[in-house]
Amino acid sequence: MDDPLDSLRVPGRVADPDEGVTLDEVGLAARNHGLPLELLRDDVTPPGLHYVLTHYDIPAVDPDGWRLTVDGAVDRPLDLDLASLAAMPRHTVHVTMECAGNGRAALHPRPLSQPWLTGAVGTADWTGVPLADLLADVGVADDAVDVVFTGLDHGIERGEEQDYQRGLPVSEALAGDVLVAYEMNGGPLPVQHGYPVRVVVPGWYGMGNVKWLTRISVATERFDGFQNRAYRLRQEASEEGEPVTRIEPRALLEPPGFPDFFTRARVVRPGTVGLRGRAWSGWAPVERVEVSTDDGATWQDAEVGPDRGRWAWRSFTATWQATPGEHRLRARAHDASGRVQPVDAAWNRGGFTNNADQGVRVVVADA
Ligand SMILES: Nc1nc2c(c(=O)[nH]1)N[C@H]1C(S)=C(S)[C@@H](COP(=O)(O)O)O[C@H]1N2
Ligand SMILES: [Mo]
Repeated sequence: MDDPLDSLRVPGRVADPDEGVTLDEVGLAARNHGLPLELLRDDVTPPGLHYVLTHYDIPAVDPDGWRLTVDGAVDRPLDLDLASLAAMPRHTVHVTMECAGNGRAALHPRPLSQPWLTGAVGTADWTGVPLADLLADVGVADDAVDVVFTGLDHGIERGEEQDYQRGLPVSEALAGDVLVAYEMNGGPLPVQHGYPVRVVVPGWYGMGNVKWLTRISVATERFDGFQNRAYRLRQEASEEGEPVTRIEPRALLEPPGFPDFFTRARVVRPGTVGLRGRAWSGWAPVERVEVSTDDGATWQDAEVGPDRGRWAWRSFTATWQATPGEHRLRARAHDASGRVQPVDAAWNRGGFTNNADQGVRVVVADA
């Protein structure tokens, strides 16, 4: 008999040249919401407005029965409950998190998956136990290569049934700011963000920040699970590809004026308009942000605001003399590694790391 799961064993697909957004994409977009861009006004994103990306179902977790196993290539495996985790020294990190698929929906042709525009980002204060402390307690073997995180959520993806799992190189796992987090913005993790415990890997795209964490396993071989194979930059499905790791620089403008309900185009009054936004990069500190009010024909340097920590977005401001008519505003970030946002993003099959600036349509008109 044929395996009934064969109907789900279909490879990832790229949209036909004129193919509109599919109902499957709409379904994913309704489950996984982005940051309402006006919330770029806040340093810390309020609970419920941080973007969400969940591949499968949000699991129901009983906090009393929850355990975290730390095992694999370690000297002293651990089995922790919430109280013993909370009793360890705690640390808070201010982190801008972004989905690797942010910007995917603007690619041509469009890879079919969660169709993000630009809002797959948010900034939170995450509190928990430094992963380096936990790993020091268990004693990591000298020949360890990867640290593998397992979530309590379970699903099937391109025919492969799995618990959500990601491997992180040991050198990155030992970096000071990786957290086993149990608080977001001073309260327990909201259920959609991984209650009761998740991983936070500052500076990396979202996929490694495993939610509903139940196990940390140290491996002496490179972890080759689905999520590590899926998040790679490929032109062809058969290619090996480069792994997706750190966040590319991006600047986003807080949309000025007021919105048109359907198109989100902005309406602004003529005269002096203050522009504001946020910029971040997981590779190196943001050094410079440029703003264009003529769709990229000319650029002016924005004023970059205070540094609120290595892993968090920075504010920027600029001034615009708005004249009646239609305008397209743009912003682009430069970081200290020399990376700058491209005009056109390099295409890849997964639709990852598209940090091309998508612009803001503004109509300047009197009341
Ligand atoms: N267990 C688990 N962890 C997960 C995911 C998931 O589906 N399951 N999604 C990942 C992806 S792709 C992203 S972008 C971030 C999103 O985190 P957030 O929903 O808290 O913003 O979680 C990551 N961690
Ligand atoms: Mo993601």
